[in-house]
Amino acid sequence: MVGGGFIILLFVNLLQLLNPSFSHPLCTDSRAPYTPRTPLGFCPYNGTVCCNSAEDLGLQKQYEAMNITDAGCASLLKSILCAKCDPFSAELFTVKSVPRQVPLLCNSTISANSTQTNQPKSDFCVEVWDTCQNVSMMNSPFAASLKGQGGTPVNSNVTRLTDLWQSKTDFCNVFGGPSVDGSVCFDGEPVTLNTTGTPSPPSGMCLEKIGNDSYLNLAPHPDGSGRAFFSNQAGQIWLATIPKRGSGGTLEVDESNPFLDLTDEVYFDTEFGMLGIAFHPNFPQNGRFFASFNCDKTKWPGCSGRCSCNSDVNCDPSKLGTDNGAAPCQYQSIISEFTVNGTASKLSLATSAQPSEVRRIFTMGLPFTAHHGGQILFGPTDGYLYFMMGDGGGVGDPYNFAQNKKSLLGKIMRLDIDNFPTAAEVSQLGLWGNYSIPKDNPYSEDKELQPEIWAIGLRNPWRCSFDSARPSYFMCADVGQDQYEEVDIITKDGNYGWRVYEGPYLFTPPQTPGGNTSVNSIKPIFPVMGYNHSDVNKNDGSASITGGYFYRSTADPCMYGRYFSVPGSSLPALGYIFSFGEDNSKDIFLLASSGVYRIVPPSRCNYACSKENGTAVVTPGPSASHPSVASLLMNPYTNLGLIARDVSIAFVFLAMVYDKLVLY
Ligand SMILES: *[C@@H]1O[C@H](CO)[C@@H](O)[C@H](O)[C@H]1NC(C)=O
Ligand SMILES: *[C@@H]1O[C@H](CO)[C@@H](O)[C@H](O)[C@H]1NC(C)=O
Ligand SMILES: *[C@@H]1O[C@H](CO)[C@@H](O)[C@H](O)[C@H]1NC(C)=O
Ligand SMILES: *[C@@H]1O[C@H](CO)[C@@H](O)[C@H](O)[C@H]1NC(C)=O
Ligand SMILES: *[C@@H]1O[C@H](CO)[C@@H](O)[C@H](O)[C@H]1NC(C)=O
Ligand SMILES: *[C@@H]1O[C@H](CO)[C@@H](O)[C@H](O)[C@H]1NC(C)=O
Ligand SMILES: *[C@@H]1O[C@H](CO)[C@@H](O)[C@H](O)[C@H]1NC(C)=O
Ligand SMILES: *[C@@H]1O[C@H](CO)[C@@H](O)[C@H](O)[C@H]1NC(C)=O
Ligand SMILES: *[C@@H]1O[C@H](CO)[C@@H](O)[C@H](O)[C@H]1NC(C)=O
Ligand SMILES: *[C@@H]1O[C@H](CO)[C@@H](O)[C@H](O)[C@H]1NC(C)=O
Ligand SMILES: *[C@@H]1O[C@H](CO)[C@@H](O)[C@H](O)[C@H]1NC(C)=O
Ligand SMILES: *[C@H]1O[C@H](CO)[C@@H](O)[C@H](O)[C@H]1NC(C)=O
Repeated sequence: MVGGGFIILLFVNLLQLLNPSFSHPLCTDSRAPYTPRTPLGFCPYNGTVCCNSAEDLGLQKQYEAMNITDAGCASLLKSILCAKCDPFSAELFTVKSVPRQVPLLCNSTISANSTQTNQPKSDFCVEVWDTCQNVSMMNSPFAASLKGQGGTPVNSNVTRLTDLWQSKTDFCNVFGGPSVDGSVCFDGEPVTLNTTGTPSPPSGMCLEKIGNDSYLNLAPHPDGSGRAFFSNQAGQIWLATIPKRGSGGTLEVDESNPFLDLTDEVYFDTEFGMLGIAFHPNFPQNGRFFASFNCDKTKWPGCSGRCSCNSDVNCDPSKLGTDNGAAPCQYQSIISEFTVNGTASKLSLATSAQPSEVRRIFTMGLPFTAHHGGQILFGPTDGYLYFMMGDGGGVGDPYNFAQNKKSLLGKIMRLDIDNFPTAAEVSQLGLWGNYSIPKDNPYSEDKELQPEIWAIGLRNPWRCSFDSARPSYFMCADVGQDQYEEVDIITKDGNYGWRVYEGPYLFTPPQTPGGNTSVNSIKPIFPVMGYNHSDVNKNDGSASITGGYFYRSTADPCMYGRYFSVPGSSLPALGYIFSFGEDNSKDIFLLASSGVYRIVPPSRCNYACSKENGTAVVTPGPSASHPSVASLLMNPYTNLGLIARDVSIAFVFLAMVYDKLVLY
């Protein structure tokens, strides 16, 4: 035993998919690649791409304006500009949250020992330098890269690479990549994934228990201090100090002194409660934070908002009847803003919040008693607040809310909580509270959409996350009806299919008072990962999915770069896994009914990970022999066993590790 915690080893037996890759097609503006109406005339891309003809024409003009006389260099520059159309442009042009003018150029010196899946054909960065170093070009995208980097100001519009960089090494230090293990880079040709020879997945994961209490949310303190906020479903938030890796310590939290206690306002029941918390990226300076919770309007006067079943969406609340004894829109989904209790100069030191809300951001009445998501997350690159909302419940989304562009049910919303709307804007746009609409929300191009909407066609998104290494990867698990549990990459204006589809399958609703959406009228984006209920051992009830994270901690190098999620069924030892969290050190935590668990180096469970070296905290391994895990295996999808040092704890557990993708 180490400290108060105990250590358990979770074996993971992986899904075998056909198309292994860490990378996924995604455009720089967060859209999924698409087929343009007319083929591109300039850039050598076809199929699904990230440019339309207008953008292609824009690239052609940009290229011609550069007036490059050297044919070899001109051709390279054309390919570099056209990489904007590549279906992998998001990864090529956004690195560590920073958008780039020039895609990551493949650089053999760094990829030789990496596990990246597309092997560069050449050292493209060096080729660009060698071919273009003395060539003059106007409005060079390389020169433009210097702007905003605090580099040498560019005093001429006509530049050569040698005017700006001393050597090939300097140049490739700036433009060479990839910077992230497993990422793609640009080698002059459209990105292709080499799907053979990917590293084999880990067979287990070691967990350390650091707390006994049960939480639903973990949000790291934005000041990077290693503290984190934990909230429970009943409506309390605590500020806790996470024990240092390897210290054997436990979560330091003063149970009797919550940071904020909203239990009087929060309606708490199976699917209701405080479902999300989010701290403003500038929280250390402005003290602003947000809670997403449910309330009961018969119990709290502050709980009153427009009903989501209304005439705009062809829904008559008087016809809905009661659900679990509740009248339609008796319960509401709320986002409320709070502020810390502290002096302006020392907000990070504050250990409590002011108890009353600063302002109401959002209030919406719920038609039934289930499926209302509730998570809130700040986008790491855009700073907007993403709000996950389920279809509102009812078997098979009877009112077809998830596909209705006027309904906010079954949607992922994107709100600007830094700018406030005028009263005129609120009424003109039909807003549900005090927030404004980001200019580039899909509504700007499709006026049929309610302006808050970012993506549609979800049933009940339960736990989403942004990849901390590649923030354009926005992953959501979406809970299924009776057949299929899925994980989606959420893209701008994406339609995730529900209830035309449940996962990859066509869905037939039992009741359709709200009508249907025809299969041919939508272009669904299918899940990148998922499982059939029939593939899961359902002995203990639900197979419903809980979404996790891309693992980016150094603690377990064999998990690095893999996305994982679990079914929410009850497991001996851990109980239910409600949710996951990631702290400032990128460590991943499982928030389970029995407590808080951190993924730690495999060696702490005496389990070998070939990549682990020196980083492990060496502790004596379990001496007792493990119960037979193999005998607990139910089928190829389930994964496995959990073994605790504390005797007699072993159970069947399904975890999916996403090191592979099915391309849509
Ligand atoms: C475009 O399509 C043609 C055939 O349809 C194919 O040969 C070519 O490789 C494609 N080009 C790109 C850039 O995908
Ligand atoms: C393009 O370059 C050529 C040769 O350097 C020069 O004669 C011409 O004026 C340039 N055109 C523009 C539009 O700058
Ligand atoms: C790759 O890694 C091995 C072992 O760490 C090292 O010996 C070798 O020099 C590396 N190769 C390159 C090209 O860096
Ligand atoms: C560029 O100029 C340098 C120095 O004048 C020279 O050594 C090099 O060969 C030139 N490169 C090309 C491709 O012309
Ligand atoms: C140089 O750039 C500035 C602004 O970017 C522009 O106003 C000016 O006309 C350019 N000069 C030449 C010679 O192209
Ligand atoms: C790319 O290669 C150069 C040497 O050619 C090297 O100095 C540089 O560090 C590499 N770039 C990156 C991002 O590692
Ligand atoms: C794909 O990767 C494997 C293993 O790294 C390598 O042997 C093979 O040559 C690569 N294939 C291509 C087409 O690059
Ligand atoms: C959990 O509670 C038990 C019994 O009170 C205690 O021994 C243990 O240290 C606690 N574990 C953690 C991680 O706080
Ligand atoms: C706010 O902070 C002050 C000073 O630390 C303290 O006296 C007060 O009780 C706090 N209020 C709340 C609501 O926590
Ligand atoms: C929204 O919040 C701002 C800033 O607190 C406030 O000035 C404005 O009156 C609020 N608007 C509404 C409609 O509540
Ligand atoms: C909707 O489609 C189902 C079959 O999928 C059908 O049974 C039902 O009648 C349709 N409802 C309406 C209102 O058209
Ligand atoms: C880990 O690295 C150390 C040097 O830091 C080396 O001595 C040791 O052999 C390595 N162990 C493994 C398992 O690779």
